[in-house]
Amino acid sequence: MRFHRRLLLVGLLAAVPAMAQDATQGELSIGQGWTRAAGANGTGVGYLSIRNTGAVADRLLSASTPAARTVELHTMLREAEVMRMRPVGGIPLPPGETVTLAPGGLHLMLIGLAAPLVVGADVPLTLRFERAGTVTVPLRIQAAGARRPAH
Ligand SMILES: [Cu+2]
Repeated sequence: MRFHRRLLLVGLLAAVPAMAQDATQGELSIGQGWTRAAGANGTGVGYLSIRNTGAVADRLLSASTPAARTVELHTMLREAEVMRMRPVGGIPLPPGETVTLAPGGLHLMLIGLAAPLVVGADVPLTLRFERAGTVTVPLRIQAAGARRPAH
């Protein structure tokens, strides 16, 4: 597991840009999907924003993409002054709230990339929710050092 300590600091300082919504599924609006350039056989990241516009809680159960062998849901936890990644079994989506997966916090890990992730292309990511079902959204591939979605 890689440490994301540097990403955490930058993530906390970064201003959150206005969210353009890319997809709607049931009561969920999913937008600002992005990832970073990466090599084949490596590991990529995935970030996006999910707004639950309904009155009932939902939950992101899992994600998948043809671009990677498997996708894990991760969070960051502080352990003895070091931030470490930990897999989580799901991501709660409280009613009326927006949950943002971003550097330094909740994120997706794209494990076993089938091909390099090339800047400017999109990775199709399929999300499976407890209530809303499944939806596929694009993750725009940003430069390797990117800290936030492009405008
Ligand atoms: Cu991770």
